[in-house]
Amino acid sequence: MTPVRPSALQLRIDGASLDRRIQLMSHTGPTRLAYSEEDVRGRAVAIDMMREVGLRVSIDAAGNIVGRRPGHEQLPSLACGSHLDTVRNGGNYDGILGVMAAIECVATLQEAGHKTVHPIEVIVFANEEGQRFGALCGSRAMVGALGADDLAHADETGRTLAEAIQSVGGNPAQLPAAVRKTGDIAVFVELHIEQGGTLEQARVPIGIVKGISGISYTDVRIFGSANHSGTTAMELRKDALAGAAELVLCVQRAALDKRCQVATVGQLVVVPNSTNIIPGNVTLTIEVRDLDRKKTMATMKHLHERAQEIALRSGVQIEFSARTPIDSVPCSSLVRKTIEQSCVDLGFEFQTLPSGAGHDAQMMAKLAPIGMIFVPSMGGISHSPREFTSSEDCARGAQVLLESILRLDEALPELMGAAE
Ligand code: HGY
Ligand code: MN
Ligand code: MN
Repeated sequence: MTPVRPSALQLRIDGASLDRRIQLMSHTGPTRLAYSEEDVRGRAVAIDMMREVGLRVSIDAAGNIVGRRPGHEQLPSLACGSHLDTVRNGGNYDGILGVMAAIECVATLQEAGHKTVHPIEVIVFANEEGQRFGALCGSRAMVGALGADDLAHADETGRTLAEAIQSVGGNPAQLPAAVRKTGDIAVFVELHIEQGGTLEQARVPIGIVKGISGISYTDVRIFGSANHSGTTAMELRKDALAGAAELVLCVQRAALDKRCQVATVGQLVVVPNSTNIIPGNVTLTIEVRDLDRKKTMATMKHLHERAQEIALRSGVQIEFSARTPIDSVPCSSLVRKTIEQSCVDLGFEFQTLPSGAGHDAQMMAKLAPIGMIFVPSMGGISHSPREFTSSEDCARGAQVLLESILRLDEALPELMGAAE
């Protein structure tokens, strides 16, 4: 039985309601590190909202929150959602908008009494930001890319990822149960703030993402020798921080020379970190991003060679250890076309653009066709309390998400037949 699809104009997203949801979530604080008490509080607020709109809520073995709404038929689901965990001192929209808008879409369907053909899933992925334990933990688990060695990984407090997952209601001993089979999910669509300035500068309200950048990380340890800063002659020093400083500038230079999209050292620890002691050891992490995996690999190789030259020159030892990279992924042309058609029907201007930021969608691409909808970030600012997107832009993004879900619900079988 194929229900008559209501037109987008009949199913209007309630912008004020969406705004209230975002504000409510923001009260749990600007920092909700994954698996922290603040994160647990934020998750509880979202679970209440999901239940209020009739979603049947469960927490999978990896700690992902999954809200399900049955469809007329037992078919693969239309999945949407994002994450609620933040970076340290983060903003009120990164991830949060995608979750709140997905809940608001279900509320709109509920109020209209419209039941889709496909079941709908709203997913809140655990630990997208990876401020501890590495990024995209929940979505990696869902696609079978989180293993026992990840679970044993401990954070600076000594708590393992397995214990952290348990603390949010997951069951790490049953991690394989969190793995979704191909065919479980028909399509995954994520609404997210752009976290850059492209849409705002172009004065375009909707971005349709063409691909999500890959991210390569290398942990670097630099061994010098701590010594008295007053009595050690300059030519006798093995200054680990001076070596690190040279390497940080090489990282920046690599991106400025267009070897890759962007390259950053955002985390650096100096030991013993005292004014009157020549730094003995430094640990830092290099992060390189690009849509082209070959470029990120070549950049890391280039930086490794520079590091060896620095080591030789300054008498320190430098060790690189690469982490598992996150692959760049193209968004499905099927889903992009659907989002585009939704924008046309809704009369919203749009443009296509790449995502420099990583997202759970790039893991979900291993399971199903994905699409991402962006809305403008004021001043292109994100990962900061100054992160802001207007209520109108949030509502427009949610409206495009809803229209795309309805359109996919109606046309998916044919679309899948015609898919790439
Ligand atoms: O780092 C990122 O790109 C994302 O915000 N986790
Ligand atoms: Mn983020
Ligand atoms: Mn995010």
